[in-house]
Amino acid sequence: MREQLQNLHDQALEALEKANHLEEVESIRLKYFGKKGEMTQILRGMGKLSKEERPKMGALANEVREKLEKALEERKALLEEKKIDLQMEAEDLDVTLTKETIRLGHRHPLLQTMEELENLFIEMGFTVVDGPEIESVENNFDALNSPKDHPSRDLSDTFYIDEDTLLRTHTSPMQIRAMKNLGAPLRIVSSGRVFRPDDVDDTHSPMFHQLEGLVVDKGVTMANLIETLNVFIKEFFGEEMQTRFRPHYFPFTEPSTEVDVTCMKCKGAGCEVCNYTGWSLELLGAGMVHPNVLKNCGIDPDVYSGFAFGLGIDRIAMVKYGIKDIRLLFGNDDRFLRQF
Ligand code: 2NM
Repeated sequence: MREQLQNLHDQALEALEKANHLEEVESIRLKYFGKKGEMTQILRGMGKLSKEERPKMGALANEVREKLEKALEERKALLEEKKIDLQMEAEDLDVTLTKETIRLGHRHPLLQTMEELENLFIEMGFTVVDGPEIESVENNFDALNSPKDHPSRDLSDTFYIDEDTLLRTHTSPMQIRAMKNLGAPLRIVSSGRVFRPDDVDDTHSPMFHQLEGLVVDKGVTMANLIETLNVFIKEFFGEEMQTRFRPHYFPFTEPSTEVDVTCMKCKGAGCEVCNYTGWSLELLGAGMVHPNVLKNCGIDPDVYSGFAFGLGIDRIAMVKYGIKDIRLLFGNDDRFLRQF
């Protein structure tokens, strides 16, 4: 019987150690302590032992019983704890987590500027026209009265596709198309990408953006040009902004002018941004459309006159938003773009 108790003790403990579920612990308990359990049987068999043996065996049986009962309890407690842990893990809900919000995209700062400019001119009665980025040399240069030996026509200063075809170097070919196709009178703006093989630096890019305006009608004068640009500058940059017109040369306008605007940073007082002049230089170019250009587009310069102006959208956006490097506008870095 001693041996039997020892085996029972060892087997029971081994089985308990392997038990990983509460159900297994319970079936082990039943196997030894149930009505017909092995331990129950042994305890019952005590009566058949001799008087001398009974106390010894009784003591041993009690010892084994107590050990097993304790082991059963411990295993049960351990598995119950594990079950709760698993349950907590499964039902894990972190109330401190914030819901992932979807950040909506928005238009590129350049496109925003372009549309803002266009909308201003639409309010002033202009119509927006569009045209291709791949243009004819005729629309890009010849019709614009650009002399055949003008440096901008050089093979190294323009992206040519073939002798007669190029990537437009300005948005003026759209004005040429409008004059040819629609005739006078005309009040239009057009904007888009233009291309020049410039080396990249903080103010130059081989692809940049322009907006140009054109008014052709009977009796249009330089006064109309100056007033139109003054109204535009005040609307776009603020009522306190002044303009300064300096003589310049463009082949397609005569007379021609460059337009400076009060420095946005110091409002004219003078600062490091404007080299202490108080002016942002060359924000616009403009002039009275050259009679040859009108003629080239089938408009009689003795009947009609016109003014035109052009501006760099990239430059305007940089001045407006205080962007120092044009490359940021084309890098598509979300950390930059999301600020606008
Ligand atoms: C500028 C400056 C001055 C211009 C001229 C024409 C056209 F087609 F009517 F002749 N369009 N744009 C023009 C005139 C553009 O950009 C700085």
